[in-house]
Amino acid sequence: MLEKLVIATHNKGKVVEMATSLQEHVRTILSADDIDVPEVEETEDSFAGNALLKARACAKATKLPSLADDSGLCVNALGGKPGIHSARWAELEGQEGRDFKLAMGFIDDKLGKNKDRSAYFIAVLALVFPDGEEHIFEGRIEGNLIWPPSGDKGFGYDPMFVPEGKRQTFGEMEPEEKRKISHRAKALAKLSEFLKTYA
Ligand code: ITT
Repeated sequence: MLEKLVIATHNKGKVVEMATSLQEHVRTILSADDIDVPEVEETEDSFAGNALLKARACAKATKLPSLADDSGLCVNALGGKPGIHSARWAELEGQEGRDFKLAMGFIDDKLGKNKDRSAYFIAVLALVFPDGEEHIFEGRIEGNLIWPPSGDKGFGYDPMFVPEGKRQTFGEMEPEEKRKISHRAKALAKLSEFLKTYA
């Protein structure tokens, strides 16, 4: 059991998914609503690199164990794009803030008539302690992209992603179901195993 953990993200969808599955392993979970979580420029070229940047900056600023998530949607026919630029794709075309309807349309346009609509979500979690101890946990889920998007229960690219073996998109699924099978769920399960052994 860990005494305190800061969830170092400004994405509320991530906070809910992460806090829900970690509550039995952490006594007090803090997020950007409770404590100043630094905004970090994501300058690395890998999910793990960017997750570490975010977690290290938070651990340094708060002096508390900090958990960051760097994640994205990788489309096979687009050579793995948008990948580490998944959030940024929603900021293109001069839009204010993030517009995932636009970003999803962008992906569908680029796929055109391509029959291969396979993609995967990946989440890399970085846990960084103020004394410098660092751990990485990764999860992936394969699936296919549909058009038009459907469902308003998730966030980001959820409405266009149907996980392999399922009929509904992540946007149509009940949050508990997504929390059982998603990329983030898989990474969180590995983190939970680690926290079980944490004295
Ligand atoms: P933080 O950096 O503050 O954590 P962010 O939203 O900028 O928040 P990322 O840099 O990791 O996070 O960008 C990943 C983007 O990929 C994110 O904005 C989502 O749109 C998308 N994404 C990641 N996980 C997702 C999920 O479970 N469902 C849908 N979209 C997801």
